[in-house]
Amino acid sequence: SGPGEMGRAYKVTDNNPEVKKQIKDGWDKHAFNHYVCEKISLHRNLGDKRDQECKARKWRKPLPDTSVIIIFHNEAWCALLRTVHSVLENSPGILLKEIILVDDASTMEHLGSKLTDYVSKLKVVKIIRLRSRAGLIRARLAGAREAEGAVLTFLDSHCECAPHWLEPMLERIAEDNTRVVCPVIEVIDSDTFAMSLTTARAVQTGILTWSMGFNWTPRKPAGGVRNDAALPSATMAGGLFAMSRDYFYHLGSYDNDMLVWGGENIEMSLRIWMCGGTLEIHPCSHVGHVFRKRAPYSHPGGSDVITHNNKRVAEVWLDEYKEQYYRRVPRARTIDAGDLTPRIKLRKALHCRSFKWYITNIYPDLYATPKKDILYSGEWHNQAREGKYCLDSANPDGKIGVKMTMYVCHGMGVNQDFDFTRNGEIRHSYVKELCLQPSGNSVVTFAC
Ligand code: UD2
Ligand code: MN
Repeated sequence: SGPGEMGRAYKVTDNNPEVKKQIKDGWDKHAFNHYVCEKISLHRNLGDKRDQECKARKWRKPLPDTSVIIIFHNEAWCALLRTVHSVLENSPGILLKEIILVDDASTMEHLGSKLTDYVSKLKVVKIIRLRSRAGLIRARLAGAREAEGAVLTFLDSHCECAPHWLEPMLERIAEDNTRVVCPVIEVIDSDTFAMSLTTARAVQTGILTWSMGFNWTPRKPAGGVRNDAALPSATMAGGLFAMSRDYFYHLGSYDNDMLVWGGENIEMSLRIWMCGGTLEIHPCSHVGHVFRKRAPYSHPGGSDVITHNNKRVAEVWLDEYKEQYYRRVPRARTIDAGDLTPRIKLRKALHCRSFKWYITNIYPDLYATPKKDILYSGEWHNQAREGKYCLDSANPDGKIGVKMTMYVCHGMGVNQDFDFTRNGEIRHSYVKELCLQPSGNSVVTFAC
């Protein structure tokens, strides 16, 4: 009956101004309700809520052991240590080689000697300290370098593993070490710390957009597949996955020239599929993650760094389709992507398939109008207004039924970028494939 037990929400009822202030400070510092995070036990029990088919399953024996790598930069004590304890308390000892915490140059006091002391009492947990901020990609590489387990399992520093989260992933890898397996990522509410419960039928898989963003889509196929069967996923969210250590290195680990945050998940997803592996989500494995609306930490280099990372993905992996990326993110054309030769070499050495193969076989819904069908593309100038105004879609979520507007032509593409096709369509596909049609006195978006 303790706060948040069984993954329940904890709602603050105390109206005391002192409590209110603590709550506000917590949000400012961590971008989640730190007051609630602290109220919940570091050992909270989530209960075994898996589907029947998963509960009935016996997992293959023996399974390979794993090193769990948890990277963090200025993480809250409650979030980090609950992650650690949930791993310790929900993993069979024989499978858990070690937990490696990688401190990416945190500056918060509680992450110093207090953490070292606490962790020294937990036998299988080690800490690696990075002297200067390395970013999450290089931090994971530093953790992997120290790892001794046969499988590397990565987690963010604000997760909670549910019972038997490990066995399904390790079994898939034991059968075939070119499988990279993600758990179902449950949502830990950033305000109440309630943890969601996704049944196998409701599991979503990963997709990508032309701007190199990650997104979720309902699982496919909807019927037929057993509830305890792993589902192929075109991309992964990035933070939570298990992968054979040998295969991790065989496949080129990570792109070491990606900085701070972003892009590495798409890069790895494309690399896995195009170079002979499979990426999947196992509906029997559940791990919670606190989704935050903003990053609580500084982003050295700002959004240019994310664009730098994404541009590396486009340049190395997208072949002739990279133009699709540049049309969505024109700013990327002038951003320095650094030296790409090592990654291009890697792709050659691994004899990877083309991006065309990937969008034909792995993610056919990623639509690009065939070149031969495009009559014109670019801006629509309004001649009645001296051609200075352009058709503009202020529609960041790619919704249907949104009215087009006129805006000063800016030459940047994005909202003002359209294709006129041989079929007579006016297509706009910044985030989703949309077509335009008249509606009363307006022009609105609809599904093509
Ligand atoms: C998602 C992923 C995250 C990563 C990211 C894209 C999930 C649930 N999360 O964003 O793992 O793939 O997309 O790059 O799939 N960190 C550092 N150093 C830094 C910045 C972050 O160590 O410079 C740590 C941070 O403390 C956390 C992890 O990296 O443990 C991921 O960062 P995040 O939680 O801010 O990313 P998230 O979940 O928004
Ligand atoms: Mn995270």
